[in-house]
Amino acid sequence: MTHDLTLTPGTSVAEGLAERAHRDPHRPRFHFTAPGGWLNDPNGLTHWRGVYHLFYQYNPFAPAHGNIHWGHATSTDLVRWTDEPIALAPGLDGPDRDGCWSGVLVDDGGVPTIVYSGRHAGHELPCVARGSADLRSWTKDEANPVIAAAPEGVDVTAFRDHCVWREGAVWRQLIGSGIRGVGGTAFLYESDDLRTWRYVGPLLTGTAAQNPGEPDWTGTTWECVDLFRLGDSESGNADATDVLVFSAWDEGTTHHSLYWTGRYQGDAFTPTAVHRLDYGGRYFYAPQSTRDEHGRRIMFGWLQEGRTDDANARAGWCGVMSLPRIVTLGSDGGLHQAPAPELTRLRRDHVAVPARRLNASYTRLYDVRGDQLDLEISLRLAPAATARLVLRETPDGAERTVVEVNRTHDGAGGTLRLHRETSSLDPTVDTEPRYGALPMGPDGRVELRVLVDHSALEIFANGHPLSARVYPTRPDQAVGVGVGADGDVALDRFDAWQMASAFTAGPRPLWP
Ligand code: DQQ
Repeated sequence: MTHDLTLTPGTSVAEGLAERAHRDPHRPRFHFTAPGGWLNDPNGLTHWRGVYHLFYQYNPFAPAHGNIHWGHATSTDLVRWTDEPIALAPGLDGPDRDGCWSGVLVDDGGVPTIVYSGRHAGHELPCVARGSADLRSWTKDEANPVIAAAPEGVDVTAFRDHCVWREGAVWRQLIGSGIRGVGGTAFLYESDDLRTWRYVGPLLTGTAAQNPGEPDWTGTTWECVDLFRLGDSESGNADATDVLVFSAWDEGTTHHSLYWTGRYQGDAFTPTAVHRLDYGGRYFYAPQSTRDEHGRRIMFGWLQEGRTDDANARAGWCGVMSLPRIVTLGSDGGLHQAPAPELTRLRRDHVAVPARRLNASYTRLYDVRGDQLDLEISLRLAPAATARLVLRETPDGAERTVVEVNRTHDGAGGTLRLHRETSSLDPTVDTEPRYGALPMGPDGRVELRVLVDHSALEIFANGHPLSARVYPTRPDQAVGVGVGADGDVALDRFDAWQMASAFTAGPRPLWP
């Protein structure tokens, strides 16, 4: 490992990371981040006796993937988070000595129980740990791993990550995998006690040969599979839709997260369609969801970095957790996603921009500026019209990030696009544009919600999300906001708020 760990005199390596992380102008302030070091997937997401628990893949030693622990944070409102002691650390020996990879938390008759992937010698196997009543201390099972190998006779690309649920008298589990030469898959298992598992078979298998490189390519391995039912109170209702979320992976490349809609019945999932979960591609990866005590489906994903490994090493931290999202069924047969309403508690200094018709000229909104913003915008687009929202713009316009929505000539639909080409003058950061289909009704209405948090950007257009990262080289000056259009666009509403920081104190301890 060759990361630059230059330290402030008198500090330990750990403090050095947290201090640098705290000083970095690109570090989000109302998204959850690790205290320092590396963060990736959300894990063990649960609402337990009124408290939200967010565990996450965490390397407290360096801002790079390796030595993976389970970090832990709690919240009563999904807005402000308290760092808790690290939940799982790699063992000195045993099946997780090279890392405690992703997994879930279930309620085993009142005992919080983690099912995770222990990594050793380049492979992962399912492991179990029991928690104390406050979920602060964890004891790994002596008998780990609880499944000794991938299903016999199947040539697998990988075997990791877990989705576990109670079904009648038994536990069921999905493990993410891929069948070499065929495609990604989720293997189904069954157990009476979470320790002894019977292999049932593949729940569903994709076709890796189809559309390689396309934004809905299902990959050669499915990571972080997550199965849930949406519809009338997630009951057995016949109108309900089942959703199987997975992250498409291929030979070390994290492509994007996708989901199947369809029907889970018996030992199989009969798919209706595959959908993109977030138009940001790898910028919303490895999501996990839970049903909270209010009956809502809450989802978090990992917003990966778009700068170089060296830049991450210098920054002292790496990886952002998405804002909590409420996932419901959309009217178009797919998912509708929105930030949890609790986040509005961070709103300050409301500005209402008067409704107007947008025309070809670009208007800088001098009353709205910042790098911690929440914007709610209603637009109506005539056929063939385009509306633009400019963010993070420097006074000379040399750096600017542009959110664009347009409507097709026939008026039947449109596109949501994020132009990052001019978001940074730093040639080493990823500035590729991102885009996806934007369904809209006959009136051409687009409800846009945009959350800007330094380098983290989450956009929701008619319930379709696009997450990405931007790194202007003049972050303190890249605070301008503006609007523009081509064609006939009505701006019916533009409400803006500054967002307060959810983490206000100084550097957070790496080992709380
Ligand atoms: N990250 C974890 C794996 C998972 C991947 C390792 C997805 O368990 O497959 O940190 O980002």
